[in-house]
Amino acid sequence: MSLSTSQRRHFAMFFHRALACLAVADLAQAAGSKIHWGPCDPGEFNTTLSLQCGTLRVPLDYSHPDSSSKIGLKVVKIPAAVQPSRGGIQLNFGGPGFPSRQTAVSFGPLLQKLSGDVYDLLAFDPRGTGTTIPFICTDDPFTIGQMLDEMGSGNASDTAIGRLWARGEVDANICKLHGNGNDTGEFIGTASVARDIISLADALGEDGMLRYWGFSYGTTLGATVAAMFPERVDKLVIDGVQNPHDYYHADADFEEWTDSDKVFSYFFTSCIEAGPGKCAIAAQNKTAAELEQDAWGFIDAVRAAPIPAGNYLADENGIKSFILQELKDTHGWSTLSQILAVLVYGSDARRRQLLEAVYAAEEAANALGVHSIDSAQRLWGIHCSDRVPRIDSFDEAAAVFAKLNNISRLVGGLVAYITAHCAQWPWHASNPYTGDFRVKTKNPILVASNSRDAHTPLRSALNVSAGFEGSGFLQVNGTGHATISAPSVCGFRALVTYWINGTLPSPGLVCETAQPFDDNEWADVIAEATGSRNTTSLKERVVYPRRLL
Ligand SMILES: *[C@@H]1O[C@H](CO)[C@@H](O)[C@H](O)[C@H]1NC(C)=O
Ligand SMILES: *[C@@H]1O[C@H](CO)[C@@H](O)[C@H](O)[C@H]1NC(C)=O
Ligand SMILES: *[C@@H]1O[C@H](CO)[C@@H](O)[C@H](O)[C@H]1NC(C)=O
Ligand SMILES: *[C@@H]1O[C@H](CO)[C@@H](O)[C@H](O)[C@H]1NC(C)=O
Ligand SMILES: *[C@@H]1O[C@H](CO)[C@@H](O)[C@H](O)[C@H]1NC(C)=O
Ligand SMILES: *[C@@H]1O[C@H](CO)[C@@H](O)[C@H](O)[C@H]1NC(C)=O
Ligand SMILES: *[C@@H]1O[C@H](CO)[C@@H](O)[C@H](O)[C@H]1NC(C)=O
Ligand SMILES: *[C@@H]1O[C@H](CO)[C@@H](O)[C@H](O)[C@H]1NC(C)=O
Ligand SMILES: CC(=O)N[C@H]1CO[C@H](CO)[C@@H](O)[C@@H]1O
Repeated sequence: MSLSTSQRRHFAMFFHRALACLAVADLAQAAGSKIHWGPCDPGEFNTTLSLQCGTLRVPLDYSHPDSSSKIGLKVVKIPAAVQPSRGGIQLNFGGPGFPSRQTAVSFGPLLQKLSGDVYDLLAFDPRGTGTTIPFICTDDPFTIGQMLDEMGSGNASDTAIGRLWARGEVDANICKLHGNGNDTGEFIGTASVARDIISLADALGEDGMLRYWGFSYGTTLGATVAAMFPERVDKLVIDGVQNPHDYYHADADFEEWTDSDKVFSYFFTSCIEAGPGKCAIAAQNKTAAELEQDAWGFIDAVRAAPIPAGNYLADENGIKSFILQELKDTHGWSTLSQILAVLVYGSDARRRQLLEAVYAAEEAANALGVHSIDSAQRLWGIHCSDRVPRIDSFDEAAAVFAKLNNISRLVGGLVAYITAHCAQWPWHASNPYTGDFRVKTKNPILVASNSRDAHTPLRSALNVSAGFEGSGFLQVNGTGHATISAPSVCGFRALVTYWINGTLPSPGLVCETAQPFDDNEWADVIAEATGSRNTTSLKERVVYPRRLL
C-alpha cells in the first residue's frame, strides 16, 4: 500500500506527462462548479486512472462562516468512465482518523463498477487527517515512546488498566499543552465534516443533491450528514455500519465489537470445512473448538511472556490486533492459517522468524510505532471531541473496561485506550448533531452489511436502518468488514440498481457469496454479472485492495 517517496516521484514522471495531455480535454467545467479542476500534484497518486484535483475553501468554524479563518479541502475526482457523468459520489473510508483520497484512488476502479460507471467519484481528507489540518499532539520521540508503551498493553496485567487510565489523562494534557488542538480541536468533529460534504455538493455545480458512499466510520459520517440534511439526500450508501448512538453517546463503542469473537470462532469452523488444502491448521486433525482453544493458549502464553522477534517485541496486543485486522477480509484467511500453524504449532525458532516478518510487514504498511501513534492521535482528535460523555473516576472507567472485555475477549483490551482518552478529552466538537437518527430523507438511503463482520456487526446496520424511514437494506451472507469485502453477483446487482435507478433491494433479500477460503474475486463476479468475456482488463484494474478499510 505504501510507496517510498522516490518510487512515487519516479512513477509520477510518466503519469504527469500523460495527465498533462489529457488535462485540456478533461477540464471542461460543470457550468456552475466553484472548483477549478486540474491535474493532481505530480507523484501524489500511483494510478493509471486519469484523475483531477481541485481545492475547495470552507470555513474552519461553520458557526462563523464569514470569518476569515478558512481551510482548503483538497479534493480528488475520478471522472466517470461513461461521460457525461450523472454527478459525483463522495467517498469516505472510515477511521476516524484515516485520510480518504489515497484510498479512494485505490478503490476507485472497483467502486466505479459497483456504481454503474456513470458517476464521478470524489474524496477529500476529512478534517484532522491527511492534507486537511491534521490533528497532532506531539512529535517528540520520547513522549511518543511513552504513549506507545501503554497503548500496547490494554489488558495485559492487573495493573495495565490503571496505567492506561492515567495515560489517558496524561495524553490529554500533552495534546492540550503541545498540540494544535487549541486552534482546531473543536472543529474536526464529524458534524463539521458533514457540513464540508454539503459544501462540496454545493460547489460541484450539479443538481445540489448529495450522493455519498461511506464505509466503517464513514457510515457514522454518512448517517450524520443524512440526518442533518435529509432534504439534500439523492442517493447514499453506508456499508459496514457503526452504531452512531454508541459512537456519540456511549462510554465505548460497545456494539461495534459484539460479533468479533464469533467471527474469530467462525474462522476455525470454516477452516475445518475448507480442509487442510486451503487451511493449514486443519491438518492438525483437531476440531474447530480445539484449534481455537490452542490459539487462545498461544495468546495467553504471549501475554505472560512476550516474544523477542528481531527488532520487535511481539506481545499480546500486537498478536490480537494482527488477528483482528485479518478478520476483516477472508481473502487473507489461507495465509492467516499458515501463520497460525507456525505461531501455535511450530518451533520456537520458526515462530520468532515469522513474527519478525509479520511485524516488518506491518511496519512497512505504516501500521506500527510512530505511524500507529499518528493515527491514534487523529482518532482521539476526532472521536473524542465527538463523544459527549466524560468519566470522572477510575472506578467508573474500570466498569467500562470490564464491559468491553466481556463483549470481546479478542478486542476488549485493544480498544480500551479509546475510552481512557475520550473520557478525559479536553475538547468538545462545535455545532454537533444532537438528534436521534430518526429521520425521513428526501430519497431512501441504502444500508449494507455482511452477516459476519468482526468490526461492524449486522445488528448495527439494522439499528441505523430502523431509524431512517424508508431505507433499503442489503445483507450479504458473507464474512468480512463491509459487503465490498465479500463479492457477490447479487450484491453487485443490488448496488448498481440502486445507484443507477434508486431502486432498493427487495425486503428480506440476503445475497449468497462464496465460502471463506474459496476463491472469490470482484473481477470474476463482475464479469459474470455483466456477461463480459474478456476479464483480463477487469482483473488488472478491479482489485479489492486489502488492508485499506
Ligand atoms: C503502483 O501500483 C502498482 C499497482 O498496484 C504497483 O504494482 C506498483 O509497484 C506501484 N508503483 C510504484 C512506483 O510503487
Ligand atoms: C492551549 O491552551 C492552554 C490554556 O487553556 C495553554 O496552557 C496551552 O499552552 C495552549 N497550548 C498551546 C500549544 O498553545
Ligand atoms: C492427521 O491425520 C492424517 C490421516 O489420518 C495423518 O496422515 C496425519 O499425520 C495426521 N496429522 C497429525 C498432525 O496428526
Ligand atoms: C457479560 O455478558 C453476558 C452476556 O453476553 C451478560 O449476561 C453478563 O451480564 C455480562 N457481564 C458483565 C459483567 O457485564
Ligand atoms: C440503536 O442502538 C442504540 C444504542 O445501542 C439503542 O439505544 C437504540 O434503542 C437502538 N435502536 C434500535 C431501533 O434498535
Ligand atoms: C449463510 O451462510 C452460513 C455460513 O456459510 C450458512 O451456514 C447459512 O446457511 C447461510 N444462510 C443462508 C440464509 O443462506
Ligand atoms: C433501470 O430502470 C430502467 C427502466 O425501468 C431499466 O430498463 C434498467 O434495466 C434499470 N437499470 C438497472 C441497472 O436496474
Ligand atoms: C483483453 O483485454 C486486455 C486488456 O485490455 C487486452 O490486452 C487483450 O488483448 C484482450 N483479450 C482479448 C481476447 O480480447
Ligand atoms: C486487567 C484486565 O482487565 N484483565 C481482564 C482481561 O480480560 C479478561 C477477559 O477476557 C478479564 O477476565 C480480565 O479481568
